[in-house]
Amino acid sequence: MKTILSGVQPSGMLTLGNYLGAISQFVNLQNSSDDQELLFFIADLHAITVPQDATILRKNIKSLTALYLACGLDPNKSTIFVQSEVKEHSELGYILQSLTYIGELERMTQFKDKMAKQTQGVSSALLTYPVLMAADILLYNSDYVPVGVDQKQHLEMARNLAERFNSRYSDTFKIPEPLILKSGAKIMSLQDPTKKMSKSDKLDKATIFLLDDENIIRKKIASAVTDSDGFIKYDVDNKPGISNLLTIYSCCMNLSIKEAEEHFKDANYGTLKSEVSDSIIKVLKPIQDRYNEILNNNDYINKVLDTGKEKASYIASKMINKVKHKVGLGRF
Ligand code: AQP
Repeated sequence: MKTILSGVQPSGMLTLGNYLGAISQFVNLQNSSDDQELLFFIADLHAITVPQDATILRKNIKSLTALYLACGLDPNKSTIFVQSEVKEHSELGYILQSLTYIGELERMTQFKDKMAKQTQGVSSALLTYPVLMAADILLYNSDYVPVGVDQKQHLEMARNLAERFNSRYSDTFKIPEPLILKSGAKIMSLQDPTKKMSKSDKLDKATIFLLDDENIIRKKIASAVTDSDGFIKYDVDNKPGISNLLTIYSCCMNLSIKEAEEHFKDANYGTLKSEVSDSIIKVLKPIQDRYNEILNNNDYINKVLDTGKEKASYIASKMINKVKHKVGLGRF
């Protein structure tokens, strides 16, 4: 049986990028077979690598759980849990740090990007983020990790650390593979389509949030940066704004980029933007309706997370005991 694991940070309201690049993939994988172990977590420890307000963070953890469920994750098929509630993540993260070189962490693109954005002191946890991510994955002997393209480098690091540990201490971890979608793996900012769409973007209109209402979605798409060519064609280098809108449309409508291009071949930018908005609303409206029902049901959310914590802790504790024994930690 294959194990599939992934997580999302509760570092703000989820974006259309998080949904199209990651969560929609989780749901499709979940519904594709019964013969698999699926684990999806709320990556709260990763969220605190940059400053977070405690009250807002706790609210975001609940909101992300409700969104996972609203997007279609089924707790009868998938284990849903909060990362910090399974203490073995931090434990294995620390042990793996002893095998990680500072130089390789300093070369990580996400570290460099996030460091550049921060005005106050940069935490050492931001530097060691990929090691904790490796621990998240290796703890469960994951075969596959569905992620957006921005996480590819971190996945490579997890593979390297697994190989390094296995060669130093004997075969212990499986070498995980990333699952990255051909289209939708990197949805770009609406205001700067050369940059990834992000939860933490300071410019609100750069991002479609999963709970944005219809009017806001239409306004944000209407103000999306395009170009002055006037023709609709997928060409990331020369027409990044239009290419991003075509990608969003094709993902929301379940079409290939070619089919989306064909659909808009005689259309103008106004029509494109209006139909892209329709396609997003069609996907997000049912998620928003389910989210609003689930969010008020604290008992249900707690039950899902309690069950998830128990199952994840059981798997994780077996692995951490094995790892500690191999490394020589603990009592004789
Ligand atoms: N723009 C995106 N397009 C496609 N996939 C994306 N992902 C993130 N942004 C896009 C994927 O969503 C998953 C969860 O991401 P995360 O919350 O763990 O962290 P992130 O990649 O740092 O996401 P954000 O939205 O940019 O958050 P902030 O602003 O807090 O850093 C991952 O699989 C990611 O690839």
